[in-house]
Amino acid sequence: MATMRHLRRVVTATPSLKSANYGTAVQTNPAEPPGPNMKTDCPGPESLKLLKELDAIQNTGAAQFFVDYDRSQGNYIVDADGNVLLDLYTQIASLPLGYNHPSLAKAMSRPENLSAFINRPALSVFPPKDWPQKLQTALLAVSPPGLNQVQTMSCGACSIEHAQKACFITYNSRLRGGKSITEEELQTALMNKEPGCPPQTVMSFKNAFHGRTMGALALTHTKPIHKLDLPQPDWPIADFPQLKYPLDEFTRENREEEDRCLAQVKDLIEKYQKQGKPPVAIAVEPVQSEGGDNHASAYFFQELQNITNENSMGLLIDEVQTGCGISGRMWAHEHWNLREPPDIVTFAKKMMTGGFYCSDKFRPKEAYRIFNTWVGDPSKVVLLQEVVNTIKQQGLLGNAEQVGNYVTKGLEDVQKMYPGLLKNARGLGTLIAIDFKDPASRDQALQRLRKKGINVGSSGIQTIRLRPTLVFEKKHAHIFLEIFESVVKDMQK
Ligand code: PSZ
Repeated sequence: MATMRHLRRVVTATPSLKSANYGTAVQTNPAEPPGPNMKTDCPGPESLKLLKELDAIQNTGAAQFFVDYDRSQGNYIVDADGNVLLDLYTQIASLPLGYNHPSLAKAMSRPENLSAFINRPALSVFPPKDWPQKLQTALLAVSPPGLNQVQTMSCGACSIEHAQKACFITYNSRLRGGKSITEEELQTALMNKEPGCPPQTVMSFKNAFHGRTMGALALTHTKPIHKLDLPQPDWPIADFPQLKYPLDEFTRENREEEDRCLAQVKDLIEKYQKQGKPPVAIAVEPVQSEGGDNHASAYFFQELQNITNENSMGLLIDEVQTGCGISGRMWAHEHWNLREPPDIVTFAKKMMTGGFYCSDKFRPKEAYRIFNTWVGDPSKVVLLQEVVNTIKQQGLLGNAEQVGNYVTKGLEDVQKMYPGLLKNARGLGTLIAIDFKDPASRDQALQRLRKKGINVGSSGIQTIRLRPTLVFEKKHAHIFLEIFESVVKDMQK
């Protein structure tokens, strides 16, 4: 009989959803508008009126414009003033199939799904009778190769919190070597003291974003304001490679940079081990997203896995933003040919529900250790079932790869025409970004794009980030590239 390890290797070789198996046949949402259509400024008068109303109740500093979600369709978002914008930001990268996708609307209206929408259970205590089947058909149908355990959660940060806990629990259970938990450990744990609460750590990278709850925030290093005034633990933070683009033109320099960062990772592990604060895991994004769309090579991640294996640490891959097909594979880490599956993979955003996949080893033995009231929401898994079916039926992974390459190539062409303003066009599938010469020109470009009916996001300090839906087609790419070029051209004047 094949050993577990052998099985893991075999499955690793098989992508979770082979794009090659499915032709791409994206069905445009029939209600989608033909193109952007701007009637007023954005935000327009109606948005500004609503902003006043909302501001009386809460801080509205983050609100960009109000949305008419009834009228928004497919890749187009319609604001409260009736302006129609092509949306390449999609609710911070969280809409898999665009607005009001017919298959999701149908799922909502099916009588057999009604109870999942109106009864929100305490899922771990009173799971619905179709829960195992739902997890199989939605979440395990697209699980990262080699990971057979899944835990739902409510949001991305919550998933990171619990994934970190799983790493600590597994690490300490190994240290105990089968001995039972002592009374002293239990009593000191209640008082935040050793040995119940050991001074262990999780390693993260500069410019990483993993969420804003306290444990996740300890791994987040994008903007100071996220962390200001909040006590944070002294955990190791390594440099993330700062690569030169296009990656294939700078292989030698980039390898040196990655080796420098890997050496630092090893040094930090040793340093923290010596201080009695051993790192139990490394958390890393496949492409640092909030931090400025920073890529690293397959080599870098393979080496990270070697390091975590050598030190009995967990490799926690945060696919909250890179997962669910945007990279052209279901999971971005499938681009790396890892020797073994990662230990834990977190998800949220386009997956509709938060949560994480893990191997058997990272599944806690005791109940109630990875737990809260809701641990997710079955109605979101109903929607995810439809998303997964649509990805398969319409070949949306292949679509992301093809359209993504087309857009990145288009941006490279514009960049060649305006080298003083643009640099570093880069992409993995439709996870695409381009840098401006400085933060002010990036911000100006965002405004000008908005005026012409294009909604994109920013990341890092001078980067524009594209996170379109999985049903973003060549025709949408064409509209975007044409307007992008005209904006850049106008900025030269
Ligand atoms: O400003 C913010 O709070 C933002 S802007 C974009 C995000 C958060 N992304 C969320 C995110 C992520 O990109 C990665 C890689 N990991 C974790 C998270 C946290 O997810 P949520 O927001 O669901 O808690």
